[in-house]
Amino acid sequence: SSSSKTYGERSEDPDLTPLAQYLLRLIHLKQTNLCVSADVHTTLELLQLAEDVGDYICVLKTHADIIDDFGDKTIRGLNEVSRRKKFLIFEDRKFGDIGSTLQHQYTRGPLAIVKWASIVNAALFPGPAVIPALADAARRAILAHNTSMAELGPPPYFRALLLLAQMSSAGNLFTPEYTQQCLHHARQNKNFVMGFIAQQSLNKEADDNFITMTPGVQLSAGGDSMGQQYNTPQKVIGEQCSDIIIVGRGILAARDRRRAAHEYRKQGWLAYQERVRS
Ligand code: BMP
Repeated sequence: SSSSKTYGERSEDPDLTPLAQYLLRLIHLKQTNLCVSADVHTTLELLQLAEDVGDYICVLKTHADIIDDFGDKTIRGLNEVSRRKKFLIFEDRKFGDIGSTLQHQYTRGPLAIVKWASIVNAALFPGPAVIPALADAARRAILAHNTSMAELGPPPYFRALLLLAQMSSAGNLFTPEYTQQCLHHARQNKNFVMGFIAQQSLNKEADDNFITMTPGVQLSAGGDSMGQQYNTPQKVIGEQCSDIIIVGRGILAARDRRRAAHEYRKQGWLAYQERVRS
């Protein structure tokens, strides 16, 4: 199964969507399964954070709608630093609307997410049409004459989707049946769905090779006052067989963010090495 294979081995699966292939390869070469959650409020702080942690991450996760001055400068800056330091951008938009509306939300407005984020996520509660709707919008954006390559950010010019299959927060209403439906529809749409936001790997059959990214991670288990629940990198990667840890405040609140990212990267990688070795 996928949990005993290395990221490098998994990247060679010809069934993978190109962006998943690229990401697994990147994780393998850069030796990091850390995604930093850039929950900051200004372009300056976002770009400074990307500079500080960029060498230690495979993915930078953003919430563009909490950045007060989000604009062209933000996009150009993110493109430049992600190209130079080699990480992918994941906009944690959690799309959850009818297909037609989310095509507009993905491609239009002040955020125009498709232009700068190679990974986005969606909940499956509106029904499975969210997947072809986003895939179609991504394809059209990339093919459009009026979208220059420069606007699409650094290579690879691929787009892919993560399904929001489980959440980290206490009392969330995501049922096991819902999570199974996410797996089912991911299998039907392997050319666009690269994996899941989930608390554990959902890969079950021998040829399942989805990438699991897990939020709610800190160096010790616990939570915050608003329902967030934390597990350790060892638990998430080692026991739950997830592929990528997503860390926000564990790094953002540290006095030295660079050093904190270095530590999370080490913990995440150790847990992975122990898992594939045993
Ligand atoms: P923190 O590590 O500071 O708790 O931040 C977690 C980040 O992951 C936040 O950006 C949040 O929106 C996101 N997230 C989460 O915490 N749980 C989920 O189930 C899904 C998320 O996207």
